Order: sequence, then structure tokens, then C-alpha cells
Amino acid sequence: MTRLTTDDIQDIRFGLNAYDRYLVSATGRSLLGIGAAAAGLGDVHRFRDAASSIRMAVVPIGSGLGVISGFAETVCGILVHMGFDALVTRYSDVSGIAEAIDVGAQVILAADDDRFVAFCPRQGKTVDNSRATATGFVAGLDLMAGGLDGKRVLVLGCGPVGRWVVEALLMRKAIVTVVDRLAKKAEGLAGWTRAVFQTTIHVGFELGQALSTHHLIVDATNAAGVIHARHVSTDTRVAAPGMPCGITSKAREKLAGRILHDPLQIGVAAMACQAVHIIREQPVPLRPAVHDGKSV
Ligand code: PYL
Repeated sequence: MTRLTTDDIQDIRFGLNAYDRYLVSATGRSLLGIGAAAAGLGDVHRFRDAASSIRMAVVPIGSGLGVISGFAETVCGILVHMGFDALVTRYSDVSGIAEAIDVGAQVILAADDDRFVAFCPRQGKTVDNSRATATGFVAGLDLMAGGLDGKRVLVLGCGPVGRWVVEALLMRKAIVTVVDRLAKKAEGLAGWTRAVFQTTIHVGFELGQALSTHHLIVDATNAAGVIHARHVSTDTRVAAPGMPCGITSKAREKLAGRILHDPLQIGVAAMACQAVHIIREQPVPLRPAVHDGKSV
């Protein structure tokens, strides 16, 4: 997982309305709508009303390489944009988690150097950013392509995000080919899908040939300059959760409007909607207030 920098994220929370307009033009849905589609939530409008009653707290984490300036504020800004009652805790780390519980957060989001997780403490469940990001970008590709059932999709990169991308594609009955610069990783992922889903996916060994024979592509690599203009046709659509973006500037010009790529937004939207799904599935009755040992 590439560690984001302040430069990667500092403008995100000020451009969310413009980003929503782009997403609606490319997929027909806003960030909230793509997140809801990824989480299998129904009517987004009904859901938006409920969102304001769900308190979410983002806790800065100072372990390892430490806090990324602006990271927690950016995550919070995305959640507020989606309609959630979200805040960044004043304190970081353990004190921040305690503060989140004290203010009644139903969802607590926090990231260290290895994982970014949304915790649903009352339900005892978590949502992982890698898996949510994969489901969010696949939901977006599905919307761009008008459905993925029976369609050939190429997945570049067989790391953690690539694995969950393959899972999300198989759930949508796509025909999947995977390519990785390390052939063993691609073959290992194919073995995993056979074992877990009893489904065969194809392993591509020549990147250029794979790119030239697929119109639907998910770039889950952390490499720049993978998809070039020669690989792009008028039917090509690319979902690129990887950081940095693997699409060259000339390819982006040709793809105009048929790309999904961002460093954080779609992943956070999918995490938040998945957390809402968990809360709805397992609403925890408010404990009756107790006074002097008697319920009141
Ligand atoms: C979650 C992002 C998505 C891509 N790379 C991941 C990353 O940068 N992880 C590190 C996040 C560190 C956050 C820091 C803070 O500010 O709380 N611990």
C-alpha cells in the first residue's frame, strides 16, 4: 500500500462538489451513490436522510511513520460531504479512540502504516479500506460499463486491492483476467479464486497484449505509466484505485470522462456505506439509562 502524502490529499475536501459532478457524468452516481452501490444499499435518497443521524469519528494515529498532515481532516471532509455527522477527535491514538467512544461515535475510522479501518464497536465488526476501495471502484466500473455480467475485465496488479477487486468482479459475474509483473502472484491469485470461489480466472503473461484485448480495465498496481494511449479505444473504461495513477497523461486525454481514479474518496465512501450496512443489519438497542441500579 502506497503511503499517501499531504500533497496527494490536501485539496480533496475543497473539490468534492466538482468531483461529484464528474462522477455523475462518468457513472450516473455521486460519491454517495457509488459508495451505496458498493455496499449493496438501496435507495440512496432514503439513506442520505439516515446518514445525518450516524456519528463517525476519525482518529489521527501517530504510530510508525506518524500522522499525515491533513489525512484525518480529509477523511472527515469526505464523510461530512456524504451527509454523515463526522468529526476528527482532538486527541490522537488511544486517547482519540476513548474520545470517540465518549462522544458516542457509532463508527471510528483510523489508519496506521499498515491498515486503514472503520470500526463498528457496538456490532463488533470492522471494514477494511483495501477491500472497500476495491468494491467501490468495481461498483464504479460496473456503472460506467452498464453492468459487468459476462463481460471481460482485465485486472492489473495482484496485491491486496487486486485480490478484492477480483472478488468483487466475480460477484458481478465478470470474466476476469489478471496480470502482475510477478507471474507467481497472478498464478497465486488464480489458485485462490479456484479454491474459494470454485471459479477459474485467466492469467495474462504479456501486459501489452492483455491491455490491447480488453476494454474494461482495473489498474490496482502502484506503478505509474502502465496504461498508454495506444491501449485506449473509444470503448475503453478504466477504474484505477492504485496510487500513483497508472494511466499516462496522453491515455487520460483519450479516455476523458471514462476514468475513475482518486487517492482516497471512493474508498472512504465505500467504507462508510459498508459501516452503515453493518449498523442497519445489527442495530444495537440503546441501553436503558440506569440510575441507582434501577432502569429509568
Ligand atoms: C489509507 C491510504 C490509502 C492509500 N494509502 C494509505 C495510506 O497512506 N496509509 C497510511 C495512512 C497513515 C495515516 C496516519 C494518520 O494521519 O493518522 N497514521
